[in-house]
Amino acid sequence: MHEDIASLPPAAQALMERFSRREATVGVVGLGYVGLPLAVALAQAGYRVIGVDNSQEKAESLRRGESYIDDVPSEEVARLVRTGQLQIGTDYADLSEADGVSICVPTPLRKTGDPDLSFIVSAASSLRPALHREMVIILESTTYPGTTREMVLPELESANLVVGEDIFLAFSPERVDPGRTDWTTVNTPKIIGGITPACSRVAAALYAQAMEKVVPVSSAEVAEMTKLLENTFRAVNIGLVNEMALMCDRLGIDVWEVIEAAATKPFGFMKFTPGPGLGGHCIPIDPLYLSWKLKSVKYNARFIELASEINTNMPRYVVQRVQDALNARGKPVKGSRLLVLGVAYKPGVADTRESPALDIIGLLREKGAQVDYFDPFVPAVQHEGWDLRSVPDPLQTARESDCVVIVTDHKGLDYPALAETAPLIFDARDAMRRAGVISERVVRL
Ligand code: SAJ
Repeated sequence: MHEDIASLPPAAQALMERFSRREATVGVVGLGYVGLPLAVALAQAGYRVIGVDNSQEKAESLRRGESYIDDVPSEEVARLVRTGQLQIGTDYADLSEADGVSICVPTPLRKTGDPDLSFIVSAASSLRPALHREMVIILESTTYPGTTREMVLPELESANLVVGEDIFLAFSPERVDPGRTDWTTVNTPKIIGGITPACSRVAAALYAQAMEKVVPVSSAEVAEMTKLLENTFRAVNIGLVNEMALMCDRLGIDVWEVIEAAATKPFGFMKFTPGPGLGGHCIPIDPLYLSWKLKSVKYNARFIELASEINTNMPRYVVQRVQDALNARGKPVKGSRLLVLGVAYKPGVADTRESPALDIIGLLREKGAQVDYFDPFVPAVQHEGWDLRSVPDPLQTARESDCVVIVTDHKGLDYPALAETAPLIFDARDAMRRAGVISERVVRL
């Protein structure tokens, strides 16, 4: 045993030994797009895994060997459940057998725009009866710096366990990008930050058996902030390029050509593209956890606030541009028939959370347009009082429409055929040019 391990508390040494021999039981709380792939990866590494979710329906689906996460094949779930390597339930008490537990529950925003930590608090308090000596708890849910120490640590200490001696606690940000196959739970480097150095070591030992690269950092706060930097970086740069689109429009310059030209710079530049707004459950939300936290220490995170303001205004800007394009053809929005292409928040996914398409449809309806949509991944969508189904034949509907609005550019849509049938296309994604279509019927963001 390395001498430095010998300097760790006995409970840490015992756990690290069990993890290195993969003779350990690991729990995963929250079996969503983060927790289920994690549970499967841990089981594939040889751990016995206990998955706990508060949804009876999800638990029963998994016990039947049916996966509801596209990135996790049902056959693999069925195999792991059948061999007993993956046990699925809804009872936190099952986790009293676990040597480690990863918490992968949602961290949404409340209607007020404040962080909603209720899922983390509920998971931590539900876990309390199962806590025991020689155990490591790892929070994965994206949250503001300090959450692990302020919201989870007290639950562990209230069980009369000394964190860093008897029990260990760390934060490890999830980096799951649904639908991506090149970077997965196993090969994406995993940041680990413990409440104490021993906590970092124990948590790293657990994940090191299942993931290709584990990156320990000095504290839970560093790990929490790392994730927020990653996603704030995206939100701010998307906000910048969206503002570039607004500026180029004012100057009569083609922003897409400007970006393509800037992207020829082989260093010191990273390409982002303007769009109809910021969707998904990560990028629009994670930075607001950080700006909310900073307000509590009387600091105004101006880049985050400004990016959020620009990004959330993009749907309104798109509607204004559509209105201008129709007006230029002597058509009011009111009474026009419009087809929105793509309501998912990004190509290749079915997720409509925070999707700008929902705002665009709502705004166009408010202006009196008759709005349909087509999205091969999203058969129906309800939002703020309206309820639509994806049209069966987008080209036919395009032919009957006054304008088609490309909001999300899924692959596989026949953009050249669309240019032949739609009288007018507002393209918020530069999809037509990328499909090789040059047409005076196309107006770009
Ligand atoms: N978007 C733009 N312009 C861009 C890039 C994105 O308008 O240049 C829009 C997208 O259309 C979408 C939103 O921003 O509506 C977010 O897009 P995203 O590419 O960031 O995709 P997400 O939300 O799925 O982000 C996830 C994140 N993964 C995790 O949080 C673990 C993010 O950290 C990843 O970098 C991102 O996937 C990715 O790279 O795909």
